[in-house]
Amino acid sequence: MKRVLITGAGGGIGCSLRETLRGVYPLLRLSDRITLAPAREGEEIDRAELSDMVAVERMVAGVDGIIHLGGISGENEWPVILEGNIIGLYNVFEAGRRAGVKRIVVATSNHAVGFYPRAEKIDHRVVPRPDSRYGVSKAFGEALASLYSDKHGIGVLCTRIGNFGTKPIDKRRLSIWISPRDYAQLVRIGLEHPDIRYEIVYGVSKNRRSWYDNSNAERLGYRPQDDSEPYAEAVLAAEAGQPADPIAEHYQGGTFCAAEYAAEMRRD
Ligand code: 15L
Repeated sequence: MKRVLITGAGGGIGCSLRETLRGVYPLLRLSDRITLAPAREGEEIDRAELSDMVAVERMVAGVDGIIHLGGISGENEWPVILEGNIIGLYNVFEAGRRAGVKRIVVATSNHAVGFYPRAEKIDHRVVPRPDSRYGVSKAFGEALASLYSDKHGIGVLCTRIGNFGTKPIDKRRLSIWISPRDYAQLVRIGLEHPDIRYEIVYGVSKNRRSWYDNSNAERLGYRPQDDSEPYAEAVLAAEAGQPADPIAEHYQGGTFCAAEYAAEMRRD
């Protein structure tokens, strides 16, 4: 990997990876629709709307690998999701294929499988159970990635990210948190591991309260350094006494499941 592109480089994960991966690859091309801090040595800045194929073709030209973080990072109206996460993701893969890109690391999400109950431990083989239009777009991303791997030979690591941050912010996030250094480790596996064709892994630290069997990531060499447990006491104390929505509490996706919920019979 000589030239690596980060889409959505202005977001929280993008800004963090910009620092961690600085100097790891000879060139980092940083792209977003928003203005980014000026390029430093070993960096290039690109401004692109993911829904604009011409701009995306320019964005991917000459890169060996892509870390695709761009798009909409939460629930939204369908037209917004469609443009950012369906059309945008398709454009990145299709432009990447035409440009001969070898590897793509995709930021998918726990919300692609958010309707699994918290009582169930799930691995990378479960069928998607999206909890939102956003979650559906992430499941679409995993499916499109599978197609481009099988048909066009692009190596893809789908990272189903839990919640990225310097520390877990609530009870649900104690189970799905990932620290910046653990995510950087996973991204590097996605770009550098010689055997990756198509893999789904969970983007989570080694949380004692995890809802995931992340053995597929471990098989690829992932050795997370962080655990949410030291934060648990403070997080739980801060939440004590707050009313809990029964649907949000029951399912892994939390409030993403509870929003707009109208089913009369619960599917466990
Ligand atoms: C996600 O997929 C979102 O991108 C992020 O903003 C959080 O909402 C996270 O999931 C979460 O579930 O905490």
